[in-house]
Amino acid sequence: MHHSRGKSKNSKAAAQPRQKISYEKKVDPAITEYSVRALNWLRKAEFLMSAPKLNLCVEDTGYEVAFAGRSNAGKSSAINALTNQKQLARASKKPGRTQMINFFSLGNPEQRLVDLPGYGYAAVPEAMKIVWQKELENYLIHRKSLQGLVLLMDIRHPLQHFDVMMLEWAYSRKLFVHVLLTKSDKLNRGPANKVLLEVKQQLKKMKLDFSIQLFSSLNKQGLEELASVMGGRLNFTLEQAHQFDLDSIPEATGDDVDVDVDVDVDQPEFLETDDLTASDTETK
Ligand SMILES: Nc1nc2c(ncn2[C@@H]2O[C@H](COP(=O)(O)OP(=O)(O)OP(=O)(O)O)[C@@H](O)[C@H]2O)c(=O)[nH]1
Ligand SMILES: [Mg+2]
Repeated sequence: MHHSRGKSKNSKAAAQPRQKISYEKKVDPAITEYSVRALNWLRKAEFLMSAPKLNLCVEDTGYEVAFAGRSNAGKSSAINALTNQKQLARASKKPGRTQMINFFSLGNPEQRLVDLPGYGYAAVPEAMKIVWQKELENYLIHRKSLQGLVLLMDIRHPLQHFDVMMLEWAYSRKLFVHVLLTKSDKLNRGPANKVLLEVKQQLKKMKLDFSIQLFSSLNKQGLEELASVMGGRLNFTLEQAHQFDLDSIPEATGDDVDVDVDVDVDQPEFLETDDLTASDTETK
């Protein structure tokens, strides 16, 4: 018995894998020299420290960009994808994982990334929520080195009440925001672009003219675009950029960063999950 070769060739073409970024073959106009060097720079990220409150944070000098958004939006995963490190930031399918202000240095303690705890996690006890909200607010209001926010929203649930509040607040304080529509791999390309356009229009309507892009930690969509924005906010100068490679770019394989099976937070049974233990919730 022989297999028919012609047929298997056809079915292979029909079941094409998701689009992958190829740095040699297809030149994407979003991939500039600067963004490639910025990506290589971001890979230098190292954990600096976690602080439960503002006065315990690292010294407030230099440049800092913080990742904010609802719990489970994908902040920690985005930091891991961006820095090409599996477990730099702690990601989890259980919302409420990140519970402190986590600092990462980028080769230099004066240029930092910050992973913030998510807002809107229903299963956190009310008293805890108030304490955390206060600390987050303190950080956002008083942190002088904070050059801007990357605000993450799950592409399936954009512009929730708290997101809009955050955006309005940032706008009123002239704080720079770059919006990521995360988990873009959950939608096909057409529908994802449609959401992008709609959210752009809604932001414009609300007079919140922030930059916005699609992003996926799973298939690495939007890494270069985000790397450029980060570089710009964190004073990653052209001079500094020239110390970083142009060629050793991570291949977009999708399996070098842990992104586990995602559960949609807005499913009610998920909100009953409670993985907060006494040691997790310590706030000294
Ligand atoms: N499919 C898919 N899943 C993702 C992506 N990014 C994150 N996830 C999943 O979403 C869940 C939450 O991700 P986290 O990165 O922990 O989210 P977070 O915003 O840091 O959450 P908190 O720390 O609770 O505020 C995890 O199960 C991730 O694996 C993505 O781009 N695509
Ligand atoms: Mg997190």
